[in-house]
Amino acid sequence: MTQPDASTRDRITQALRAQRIETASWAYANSGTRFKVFPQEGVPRDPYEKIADAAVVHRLTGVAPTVALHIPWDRVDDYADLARHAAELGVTLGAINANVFQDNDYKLGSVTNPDPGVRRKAIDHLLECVDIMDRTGSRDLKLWFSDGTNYPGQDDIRARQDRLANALRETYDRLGDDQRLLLEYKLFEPAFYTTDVPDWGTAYAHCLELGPKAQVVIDTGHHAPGTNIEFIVAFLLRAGKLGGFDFNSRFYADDDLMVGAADPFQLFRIMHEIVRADALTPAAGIAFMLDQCHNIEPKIPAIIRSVMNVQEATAKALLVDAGALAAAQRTGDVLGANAALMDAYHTDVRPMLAELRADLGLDPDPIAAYARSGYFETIRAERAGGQQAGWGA
Ligand code: RM4
Ligand code: MN
Repeated sequence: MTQPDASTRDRITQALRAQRIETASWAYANSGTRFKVFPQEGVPRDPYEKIADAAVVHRLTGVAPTVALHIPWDRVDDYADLARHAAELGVTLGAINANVFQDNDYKLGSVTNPDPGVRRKAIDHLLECVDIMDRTGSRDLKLWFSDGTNYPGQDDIRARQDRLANALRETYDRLGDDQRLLLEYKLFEPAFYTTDVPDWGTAYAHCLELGPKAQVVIDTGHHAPGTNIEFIVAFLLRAGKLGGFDFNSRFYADDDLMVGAADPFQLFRIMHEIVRADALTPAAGIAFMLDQCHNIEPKIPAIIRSVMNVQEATAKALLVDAGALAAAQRTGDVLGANAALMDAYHTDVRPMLAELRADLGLDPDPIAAYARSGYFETIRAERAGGQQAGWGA
């Protein structure tokens, strides 16, 4: 395939300019696997420093102006002050992620726990997260439940669905007019026999029951090997029930590696469905978030690389010749249709993205710009004392 003509480039550039990718506060902190989290130098010690790092990613990429928080890891006394701090650095606070998976009380589940007292505690946390959203101005409450069982017979599968539905209902009813509940699913882990929200169908059914402010979030690492994620994307978009993504990359399970690392073609196929549904613009309401852990690679460059990987997959998806594809599909031209996708996928979009960055007044190479900026040397020196933030704080 030849390089795109001027008008195609214009259309693509405009779409890429409008694209927004949200980074996650916890990705700037120490995180990794359940076996070992390797601490790194210069890691933030509190939410203020995490936001400062997120602001650097935005300054260098121009497309990552929001940062998601995780409660209680990012608990502060004054959320309005945290929001002000973010604004001063040129970013805003994004989705609020609830955490009902790290308390001893949740051994047998949080909102689906057989003990009503534990369920109350978990729901109260979800409601507290909505209070926080009121103060941060966040639109989305993202819910991921580790709830499930390890052994057949351990608990009543159906009763747990009732408890889940009740908790979601109470939380949903607390949402403001412009707030949304994004329900995440995950196949397994930490529960190994049943998981209460294991797949998109379960999440979709609960969201449907709740109402229009409830939508499904797809964490790309939360599926069985071989799952066709773009099918799920297409289905949920058609149903108006796709709220967003937690992007990351997996080889085996919930690896939480950099998006586009294991399978950039899959990321392209996902973005093709997004483009096809005209759901790329922020107005479409799909939140494109990163949910990753950077255990062995330097964190800020890894997050910059992840943002660039999403941009590259998006640019390729925008390059698909929609007319040629539709014509091939209509006439049953199987190979022609496939070629329309592959031609776009095989195009090197990096020069186009470099040019776009230059047009935005950015360095065409954000990774090199970060290395040259001296930011890492500064945080390494400044953040020498104190307690580094991690999964527990
Ligand atoms: C979970 C899930 C959530 C994220 C936490 C850190 O596996 O993916 O989205 O908030 O990890
Ligand atoms: Mn996630």
